[in-house]
Amino acid sequence: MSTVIKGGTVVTADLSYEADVRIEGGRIAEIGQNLKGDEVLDASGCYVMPGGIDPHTHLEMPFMGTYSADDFDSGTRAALAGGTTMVVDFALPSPGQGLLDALQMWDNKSTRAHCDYSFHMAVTWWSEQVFNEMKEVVDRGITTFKHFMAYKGALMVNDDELFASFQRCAELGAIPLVHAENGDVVAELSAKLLAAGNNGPEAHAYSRPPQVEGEATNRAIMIADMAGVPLYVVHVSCEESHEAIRRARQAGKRVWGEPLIQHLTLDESEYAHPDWDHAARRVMSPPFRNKAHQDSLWAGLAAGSLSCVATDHCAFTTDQKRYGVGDFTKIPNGTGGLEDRLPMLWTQGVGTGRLTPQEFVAVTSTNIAKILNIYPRKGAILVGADADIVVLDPTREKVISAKTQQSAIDYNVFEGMTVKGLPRFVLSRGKVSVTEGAMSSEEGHGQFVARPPAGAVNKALSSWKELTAPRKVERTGIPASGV
Ligand code: DUC
Ligand code: ZN
Ligand code: ZN
Ligand code: ZN
Repeated sequence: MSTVIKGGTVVTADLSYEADVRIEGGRIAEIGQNLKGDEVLDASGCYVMPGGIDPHTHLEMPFMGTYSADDFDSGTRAALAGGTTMVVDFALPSPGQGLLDALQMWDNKSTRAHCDYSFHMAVTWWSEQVFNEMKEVVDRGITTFKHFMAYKGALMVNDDELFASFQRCAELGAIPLVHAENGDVVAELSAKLLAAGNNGPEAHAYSRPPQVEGEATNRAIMIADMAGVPLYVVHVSCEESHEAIRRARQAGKRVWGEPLIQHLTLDESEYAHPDWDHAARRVMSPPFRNKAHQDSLWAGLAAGSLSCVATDHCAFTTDQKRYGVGDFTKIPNGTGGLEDRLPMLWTQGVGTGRLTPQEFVAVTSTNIAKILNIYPRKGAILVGADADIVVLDPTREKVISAKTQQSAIDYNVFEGMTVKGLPRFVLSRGKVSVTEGAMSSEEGHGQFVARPPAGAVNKALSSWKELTAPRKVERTGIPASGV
């Protein structure tokens, strides 16, 4: 059985050309003219692109006293509906829990996935057990380790733990990720705001100004440098953090930055909304910023100083958000976005001329496939690649509404926004999973994608080790010690 995607324009991160694509056994078998197949998908007027890869989701994650509301069923359905064909979720051990134990939990939940997936492993505490288990985790194809520099008293790790874990990543050829916010300062500012009676959702943003992100990003970059390891900074939301990443890259360091579609398209005025629910639904960390920060993020995507657009999809229902009535620090942090990432980025990026279609493919799929060392199996339209494909019709449009979304929550932070540029077809390893908004995906179809360590990519460029390698000086005169 073969499928041919016919009459479209193939768009990859570096090329754009007219061709048919033939698929067999879940992979791309042939790219060329006048191809024939048992099943034909009409792609005329459409772009045929690598399916999106969302490198940052939290599905069914225990967090802030509850569980994020989308699981691997609704979450990966949402992904596919919007043209995303792979997600990378975070296996999150609670402090004290072993990494392999947490991995087992994520293995169990992910059997419901409709599209392919992988995991990052979070390091939320440090011990000999964690040190040892990191090797086993890498052997199982999970070669990225996430560190929270915020959430003091819960998930946060301190600098000594960060340095130890980064050095272990270097030994294993793995890449550390950071949630870069200064958790000590956030805790102080939160306490002050609450003491002054500022307990509404708007105070969440005041408790996490751009400086807490800029400081932590700079610190993480320097600690990575001393460990001789590359660094991936998740949810870069502001110029302060982007500037640190730009500077590191200019100095020849392998440091990557990931903005979220939410920070690119929604701003801090959302927190000033008179309706408590409206504001609380948009509470996430880092918070939305002003337009100047948004411009910085868009510029970074165009210039290449920022590498991939993600969602940090961590959806909570309105009822869950209301845990924080009277105390903003108890509002579960997180927003959805899995279904809307590609259409929003196409509309506000390509549709406005800020990004070319090729750049769109690079930042939604190809760049992260390369960083995660799964290219060209993923992130490519090439013979032999997995047939994870989105056929995007630039003329199809809709108004985003919670009423028609796949996500299990009762609202959408992009509610009412018009998107133009929607999938006509979405294929997951050759399986047609979406046709003009109608779902035909299958629970359990998704497979775990093991990722080998990136090897050369992980040989840090830092010269710090050679420059500062301790050399003991042999002395001829040593004075008697002082009194
Ligand atoms: N930020 C969120 O908003 N939610 C989940 C975790 C995080 O860092
Ligand atoms: Zn985070
Ligand atoms: Zn987050
Ligand atoms: Zn996250």
